[in-house]
Amino acid sequence: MLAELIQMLAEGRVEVVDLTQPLSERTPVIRLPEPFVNTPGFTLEELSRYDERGPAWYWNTIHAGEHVGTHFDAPVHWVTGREGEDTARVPARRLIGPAAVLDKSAECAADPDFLLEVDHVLAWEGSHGPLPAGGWLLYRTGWDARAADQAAYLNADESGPHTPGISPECARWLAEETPILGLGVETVGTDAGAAHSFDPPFPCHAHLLGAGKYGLTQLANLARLPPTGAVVVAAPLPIEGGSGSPARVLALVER
Ligand code: 23J
Ligand code: MN
Repeated sequence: MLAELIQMLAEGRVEVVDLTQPLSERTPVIRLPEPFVNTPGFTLEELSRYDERGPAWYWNTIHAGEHVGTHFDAPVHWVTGREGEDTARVPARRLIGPAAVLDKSAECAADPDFLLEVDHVLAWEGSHGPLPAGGWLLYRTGWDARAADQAAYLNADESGPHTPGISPECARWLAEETPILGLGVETVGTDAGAAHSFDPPFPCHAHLLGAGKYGLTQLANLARLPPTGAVVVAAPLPIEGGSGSPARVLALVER
């Protein structure tokens, strides 16, 4: 079987789609309101570059919050999951799984505060079958097109950020009544921009991480995935005690 996979990769019958946004000083980061502390973004600090500090080599120190760019949320990130897994304790087996891709990009273009409801997911299941056990629900909103521009990506005004997300009831249902492994999104976090005002606040974080499930954020190229059949490899760094990690996220897609 793996020999066949290698053959299919070589012939382009299995395509590798990179779901990861590039990391740089321009990578957008979430902005929380006062009085909460905010995360630093991503920066490189040069150690040497073929110079007196290291004549034949170039290398850097990376500086970044755990939750910068395309990244993984571990259960312990949220207070509801405080007894759960940290990033290093997530079993490698769970980092490869099927994907269900739900596209609400048209709705989100018309309404940046669009929220996914249980009925939307049930309608998707009516067309495509049940959500995959041990797999990701990947929620396409079209927000990846904004990821090069922090202002457009966060889409904030006087009333706060306006980015699409998931309703509190749908977040609870996904966490407790579906067999998914986690939720992947194109936005800066798994929750909607307005989710600070929801009950509970940040319901995707509260319900999914509280149920031992995972989050993936700032994904790219979900438009290149079929509704079912893709295999996702999500690779956070095994940071001991960590609450999350920038991740390389890849999808295998049969063409
Ligand atoms: C901390 C507080 C609130 C949120 C977040 C982080 C994230 O979205 C995240 O990256 O986990 S909403
Ligand atoms: Mn996060």
